[in-house]
Amino acid sequence: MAILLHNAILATMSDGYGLSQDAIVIDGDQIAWMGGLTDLPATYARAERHDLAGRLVTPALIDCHSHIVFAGDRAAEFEMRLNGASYEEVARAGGGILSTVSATRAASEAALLANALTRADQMIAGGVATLEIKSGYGLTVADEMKLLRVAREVGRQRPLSVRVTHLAAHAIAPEYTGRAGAYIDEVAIPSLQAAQAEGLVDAVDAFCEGIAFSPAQVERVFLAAQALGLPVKLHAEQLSDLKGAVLAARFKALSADHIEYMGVDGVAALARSGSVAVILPGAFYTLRETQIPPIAALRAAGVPMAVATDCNPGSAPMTSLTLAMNMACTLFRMTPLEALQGTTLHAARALGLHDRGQIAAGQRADLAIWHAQHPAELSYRIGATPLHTRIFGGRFDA
Ligand code: DI6
Ligand code: FE
Repeated sequence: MAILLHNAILATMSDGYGLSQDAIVIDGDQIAWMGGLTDLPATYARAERHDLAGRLVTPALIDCHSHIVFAGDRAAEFEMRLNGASYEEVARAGGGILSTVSATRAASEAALLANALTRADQMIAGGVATLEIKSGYGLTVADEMKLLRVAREVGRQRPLSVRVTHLAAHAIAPEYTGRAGAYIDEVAIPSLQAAQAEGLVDAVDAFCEGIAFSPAQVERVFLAAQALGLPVKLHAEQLSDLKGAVLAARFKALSADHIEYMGVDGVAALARSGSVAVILPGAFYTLRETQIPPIAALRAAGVPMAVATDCNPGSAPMTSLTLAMNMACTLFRMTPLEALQGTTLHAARALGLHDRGQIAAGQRADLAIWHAQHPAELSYRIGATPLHTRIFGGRFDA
């Protein structure tokens, strides 16, 4: 039976917030109709009615950048950094990503899944219905496959659309210290090919940075992705400007992510390629970074900006996407409208999805009903979980 939602404030996200007081009819897993209650088509007269008591409804949130499959934690490194060590110094001393790699390799697939599900549940409770999950803490062919399988399984076990991203080019495995090129040839590319053969990959990412891979090495991963027909994205300009965004744009990347140190050339390249700029204020906050991403230039160039958690054990131990929205506003002076576009409309584009991110007839019925009346409240509160109810694919959460 169809479902009718009425007496709600809708932020449709078409043309700004697209605020309206219309009713919505959900039929199956799609939004079937939207309009004034008095114009309800006769076919939906008997739909199951839900009075939302004036609450705000938005598209369910989309977290387009996360690394939730890992074992262990990095609290000790947090302390080291508070005592003055930088993220790069910790990484070069064999800590950082590589310490999570050891813990992750040692963990069973079942344990990794249990951990990832806990994080996914927190995201669901925060209003997220689509989540991107990356590999990148295995760094052998077998371990990367293990992480990708776990990521896929999260989407089978929960009411959540999961997009899986291959990120074997996240760090140089300890067995390949000083031999990043060999790691690309022997692990990053073969693991991509093997994972793609098993349907475990939706997109391909890499970390382009002094402590990770050079643009030339990333380009080889991108060429392998292109040969497999897979879209790419990139961790670019997080700690320095290696021109990763320009490279990503050349490959028509879905997105360039982090981009604190991106220059005007990167902004122009993203504007030309139509790639999304993914803003990750949680990592900026955790690393006590001071270089702010070029928000004003991106805005002026019309580059769509998404906002994501980057949930990971090192630089962003956070699962709250509304907290990331708050940080995007407070730390980067994004507007609450931009923050919400960044977790709905533009986040969908960053994943190459066009069937979600707005409230409109024909879109997937993924909705978030909030304890709020105005969308700016979602960015304004700090660390709150303002979700009232979530609807995933036309079904209310139990
Ligand atoms: N940049 C990040 O912020 C995450 N990955 C990356 O390339 C951090 C990953 C970690 O520190 O575990
Ligand atoms: Fe990341």
